[in-house]
Amino acid sequence: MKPPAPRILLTGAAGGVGTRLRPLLAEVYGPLRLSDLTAPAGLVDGETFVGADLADAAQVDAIVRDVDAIVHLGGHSVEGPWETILQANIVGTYHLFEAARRHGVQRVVFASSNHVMGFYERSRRVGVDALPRPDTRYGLSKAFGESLGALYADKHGLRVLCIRIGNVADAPIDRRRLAIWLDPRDLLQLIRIGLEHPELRYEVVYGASDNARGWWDNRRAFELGYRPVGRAEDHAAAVLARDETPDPIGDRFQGGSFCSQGFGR
Ligand code: 15L
Repeated sequence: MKPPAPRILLTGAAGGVGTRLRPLLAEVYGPLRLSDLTAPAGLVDGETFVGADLADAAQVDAIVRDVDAIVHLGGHSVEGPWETILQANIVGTYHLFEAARRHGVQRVVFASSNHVMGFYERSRRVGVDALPRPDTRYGLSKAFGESLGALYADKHGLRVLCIRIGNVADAPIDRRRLAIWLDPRDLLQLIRIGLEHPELRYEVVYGASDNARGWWDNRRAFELGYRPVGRAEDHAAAVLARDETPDPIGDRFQGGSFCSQGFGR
């Protein structure tokens, strides 16, 4: 007999990635609990929305109750003022893992970001053993979330997958994204590894499709069974035909414009 589908909480459900992911996740896992600051548009049958501010421990506790697994996309998804990043991404992610531990949640898939590694030059191929080189307070908060995941996996037995997401879109939107594009179907594949892989304890993988111009050594994802279907190169001619404004700092580093913002070196 097939085991029952896990009860899943999706945070950040109203955001761009969450909106793309909802129908894909529902197809595999059935009913979903969704959370965000405000309700996403167009809730469908099987979706239940429970609003929460991640900075509020009691609200986070309430959304985590009675789920088996969490896909944590919630928080501030670009660079922002310190106080915003601190509350949404650092305090908020701590509240989430703490609530997961208290409620016996088995698995957390944490949406990390390529911006943990943004200050590596584009000439460098980086794996998951390289030191973090965050390009923003946002990237730094994602590095914190990855370490928090390791602590809760090693100390409390949660199974945690951190996905350093590149850029989720239907197709790569510019030259940099030819290297870091993540087809939503490939994001679903990685999330399924996080939610189902029997040997997973704690892993970090890159969220990138089959991108010939990519910078990341994603062998761990492949070992875990990842077989991306999106091919950035299929879109290369269209992307390369477009004019782009040069950015002398951003074009040098993997994090692109996140590196040039406020660059003072
Ligand atoms: C991210 O981490 C952001 O959440 C997303 O909005 C994009 O900017 C992406 O990185 C990127 O690097 O393109």
